[in-house]
This record gives sequence, C-alpha cells and structure tokens, in this order.
Amino acid sequence: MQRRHIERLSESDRKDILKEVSKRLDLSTRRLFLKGFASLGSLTLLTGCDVVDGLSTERMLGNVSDFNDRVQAWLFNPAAMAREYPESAITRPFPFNSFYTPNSPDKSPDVDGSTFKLEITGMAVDKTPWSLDRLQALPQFTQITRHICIEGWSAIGKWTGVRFRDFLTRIGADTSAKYVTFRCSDNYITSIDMPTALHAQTQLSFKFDDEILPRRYGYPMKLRVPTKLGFKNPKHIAGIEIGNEFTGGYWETYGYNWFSGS
Ligand SMILES: Nc1nc2c(c(=O)[nH]1)N[C@H]1C(S)=C(S)[C@@H](COP(=O)(O)O)O[C@H]1N2
Ligand SMILES: [Mo]
Repeated sequence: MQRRHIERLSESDRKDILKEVSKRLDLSTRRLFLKGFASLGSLTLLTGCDVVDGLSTERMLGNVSDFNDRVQAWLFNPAAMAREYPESAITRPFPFNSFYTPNSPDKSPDVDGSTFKLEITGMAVDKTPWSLDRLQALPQFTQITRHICIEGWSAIGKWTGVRFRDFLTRIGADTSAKYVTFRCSDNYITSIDMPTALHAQTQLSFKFDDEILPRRYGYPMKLRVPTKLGFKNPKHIAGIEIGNEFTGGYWETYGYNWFSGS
C-alpha cells in the first residue's frame, strides 16, 4: 500500500485539516489536538497504514477532502459506527499504556473486586452504588474494535461488557446532560459528551479477550469507546458523574507531557 504522509501537504492545507478535525471534537479533545498536533505535525499518526489500515491510504490521503470525510467521520463522528474486526485481527499481546511514570502495568491500581462499589453522582435518579456482581448481571455483548492512541500506536482488541446506554437507562440518568465524567482508581479522569455515552458501541467493559479484565487493562472495568481515541477510554473506573459542567480530563489538567520529544 502506498504510504503518503500529511507532511507533504502545504502548511495551509494542514491548518485546514486541523481546523476540520478540531471542529468535530469536544472541547477537551480539541485543546489536546490543537496543542499536540499543531506543535508536532502529528497528523501523520492518524494517517499511516499502521493506524488506519482498514481504509485505503490512497483514497484517504488522495486529497484533503476525502481524508476529511472518511477518516474523521469514522474517528470522530459520534453517530458513525466504528469498524468491527474478526477474531484473527486481534493484536496479541495488546499494548499497555498509562499516564503514570514509569509506564508499567505493575503500577496499575490493585482493586479488590469483592468490596468494589461503583459510585454514581450527578444527574441520575438512582445513585445507589453498584457492586461488580450486580453490574455484570446486566446483558452483555462482545465487540472487536481498534484502539488508537495518539502517541502513535493502534491495536485491535476484544472487549465484553454492558452497553453503556443500557446502564445509563438503568440508573435513570438525565440524558439531556452534556457530559459523563469518569473518575478512576489511579486518579485518571476523563469525560465524554452524551451522544458518545449513548453510542451503541460504547461499552462498560468487564472482559478483555474473554478473560476477566486484567489489572493492566483496567480492572474492574473500563469504558470502551471505539469512536474515540485511546485516552477517552478510562480504565479502573471508580466513579461516574453525569452533569452539565465541563470537567475536562487528566491531560487538560496536568498538561501534555507525553508529547515531549516523541
Ligand atoms: N485510568 C486510566 N485510564 C486510561 C489511562 C490511564 O493512564 N489511566 N490511559 C489512557 C490512554 S492514553 C490509553 S492509550 C489507554 C491504554 O489502554 P490499554 O493499557 O488497555 O492499552 O488507556 C486510557 N485510559
Ligand atoms: Mo493513549
């Protein structure tokens, strides 16, 4: 497959793409993109065969508008479905990533599932904390999708869990609220827009590759959002908040250190 990089585009074309990308993103992601991509020209990350091999690079980068339509709609449009893959496409071993240094699975929080309770705050009728057993008794489904990290890698994984939309219905969440925020046991925070929270593929995941979600991948649960980039997929979720106040996320609060030098 021919590989053409966005660097070959003129500076003004690049700026136009950035603008287009950023328009489709929610506020927190937009800041990250403008800062990270503008400084590094990292759009290449999203356009290499490695990252989006499911699409023809030729078609995608053949011209700017084609890139806009196909790639961005697929990556960022909350109404679009993320591509699903066959079992044979699963990346094994699946990469690990974290915001803490050193970037090591051994540093992942060690959560005791037997006493664990998922906290719910904000705009929901029923804020009773949920035990793992009760959560896992809800109907579950499995999907194989691609996880894309803007640090420059992507991998295909298989997650099983509850449709997040169903969970929101169960707790009587006010779906007119703007944001759903996730607070994690490792103090990571991220938030997503309500359309994404209600997306059919957004999953509260309890299993990875048919195994109880390993500690490194977010035990006891993560939110799998295949229509968003990796950092919008919180692991080790401890609390969920529904509200109208913009809560941002870890990267917005602490800066974008991991962009340095890469
Ligand atoms: N709680 C928590 N969730 C997190 C992170 C983290 O450091 N802590 N890192 C994010 C980023 S940047 C990525 S790429 C993915 C990595 O998930 P993985 O280890 O399953 O590949 O988790 C996301 N969710
Ligand atoms: Mo990431």
